[in-house]
Amino acid sequence: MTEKSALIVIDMQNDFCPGGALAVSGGNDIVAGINALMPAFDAVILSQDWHPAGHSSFASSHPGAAPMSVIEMPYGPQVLWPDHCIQGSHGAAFHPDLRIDGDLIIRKGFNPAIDSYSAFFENDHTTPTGLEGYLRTRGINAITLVGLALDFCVNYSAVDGAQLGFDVTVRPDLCRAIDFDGSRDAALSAMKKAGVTLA
Ligand code: VGL
Ligand code: ZN
Repeated sequence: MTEKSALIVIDMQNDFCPGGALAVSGGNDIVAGINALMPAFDAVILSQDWHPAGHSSFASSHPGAAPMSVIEMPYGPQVLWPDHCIQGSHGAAFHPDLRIDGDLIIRKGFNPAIDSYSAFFENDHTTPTGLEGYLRTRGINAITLVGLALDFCVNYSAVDGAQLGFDVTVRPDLCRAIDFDGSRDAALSAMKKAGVTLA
């Protein structure tokens, strides 16, 4: 079978870059490299973290809870984040230097009661975002992931993609990690175990 490949650019948004509400160190350093990679793919897809105000993943929605603490949600443990990527805000907008002339923008995290790290499924691991159907109906079987954050949204998207049967590559050089409580190393192991190529 001939490979048809998509570049999936994860959450390259102002809030995940230095100066943003959930800044990932060095997040802005990867924009030029990501732009330069785009022409090599049959399709370019951008994901956009897109939360309503008062989202259940925000510490501010849980009285007394500190940002970066973990609570138990009906779908499992959930890190409580600072308010970030609120729909329509400057923080939710893409980094101003990112090329956004790709084929598809897939938004996630808009359900007030469920977070969505993965670009394929919400954090209940069952509610699809529609990305799988888009890729399959376009005949795309290989995906390369870059962006933010390596240990959360890139990791969950890569593992889900591999479990769905896509040929998944992650470019850690074009990702940056939050690295909270060993999450970067844990994510690299989880991706390897799932059969993701770390190139
Ligand atoms: C992300 C935490 C919360 C990410 C999104 O893009 O990795 N992390 N929302
Ligand atoms: Zn989020």
